[in-house]
Amino acid sequence: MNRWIPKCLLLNFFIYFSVSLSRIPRIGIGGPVGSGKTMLIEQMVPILKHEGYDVGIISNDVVSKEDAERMRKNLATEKGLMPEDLVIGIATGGCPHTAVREDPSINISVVEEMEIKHPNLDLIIIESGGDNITTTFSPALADYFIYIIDVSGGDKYPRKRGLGIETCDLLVINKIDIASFIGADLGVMERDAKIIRRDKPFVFVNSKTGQGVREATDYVIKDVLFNAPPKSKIKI
Ligand SMILES: Nc1nc2c(ncn2[C@@H]2O[C@H](COP(=O)(O)OP(=O)(O)O)[C@@H](O)[C@H]2O)c(=O)[nH]1
Ligand SMILES: [Mg+2]
Repeated sequence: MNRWIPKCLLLNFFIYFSVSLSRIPRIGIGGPVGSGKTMLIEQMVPILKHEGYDVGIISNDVVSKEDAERMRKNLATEKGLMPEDLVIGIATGGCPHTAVREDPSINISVVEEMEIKHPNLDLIIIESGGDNITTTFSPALADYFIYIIDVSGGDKYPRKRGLGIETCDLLVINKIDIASFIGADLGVMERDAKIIRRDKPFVFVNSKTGQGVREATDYVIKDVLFNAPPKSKIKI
């Protein structure tokens, strides 16, 4: 019995240190301007936090840092879900593609700084600058890629394809609440998304109310965090 306790402690130490020293998983969220990237993050973070996961956010925008400031105020200052320094805005200046795909060095250095300052984070979410249907993330920057479109572009959107829609790990079709106003048929979008995405997942979401966000977050918990316990719950 006496020998068993130290072994158990040793094992816990090993799990704790190997988990905290490992690279923090990162997801990239990309999609056109106004599709709802920021609002999706604002809905996902409280769910992740409720499950015990600590999250950092990096938000890329071409010129302003408005979305980062909005998330800092909403998620950190008002809801207290994270320290304020865990929401960082990057003004990319030029083409937003460059900062998350061609040359993600600025994003990678911000991620690394975050990892050093907050090694116990469970997840880092990186919002891309608004861009078109060819947005993707460099695999050097993101381990998992969520592409988000909204129904206001019409129900032709999924079948128009584009790298983002086709290659992302999870496709989010947002603003389903306004589909009827603009005559977008969600059945058509579902049919086409199934054809284009084959067995890769997609979810219908209303980021304003949170409808469908739990399902989207569950994909992240399963496919990115592998249902692992939050680092804060691993006892040493
Ligand atoms: N009706 C409706 N509006 C939404 C939804 N998601 C986002 N919005 C609105 O769309 C606008 C753009 O959202 P935002 O998250 O800033 O988009 P981003 O540019 O992709 O980050 C905001 O005015 C949101 O309030 C939704 O599901 N339904
Ligand atoms: Mg945004």
